[in-house]
Amino acid sequence: MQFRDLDNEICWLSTTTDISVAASINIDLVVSNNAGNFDPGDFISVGYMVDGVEVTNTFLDDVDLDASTSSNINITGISGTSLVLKVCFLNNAGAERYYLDVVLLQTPRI
Ligand SMILES: [Ca+2]
Ligand SMILES: [Ca+2]
Repeated sequence: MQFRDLDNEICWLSTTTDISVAASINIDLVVSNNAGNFDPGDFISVGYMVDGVEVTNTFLDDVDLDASTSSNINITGISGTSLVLKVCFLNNAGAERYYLDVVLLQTPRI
């Protein structure tokens, strides 16, 4: 998915996943950008909601985005009943592009 010239915060929400049968869940995803000279206020925020409680795992501000064009986010040890991924984006120019490339939920191997 590509996110370009949003002007307001836009959040991608996954469908709700029942994780009650899993001992724990890991999330892997990749967010990237086109190194478009980001400005204060531009961000990508990666988090999730377990049983309705929201957690922000990673917040990438303009300095972070300028420093690296791709971030692998690995979140481990989630447990609960329902899981929704929530990834939010804000940029405001046509030259600024974000991408959400890979989303993987898995139970760790024993
Ligand atoms: Ca900007
Ligand atoms: Ca704009």
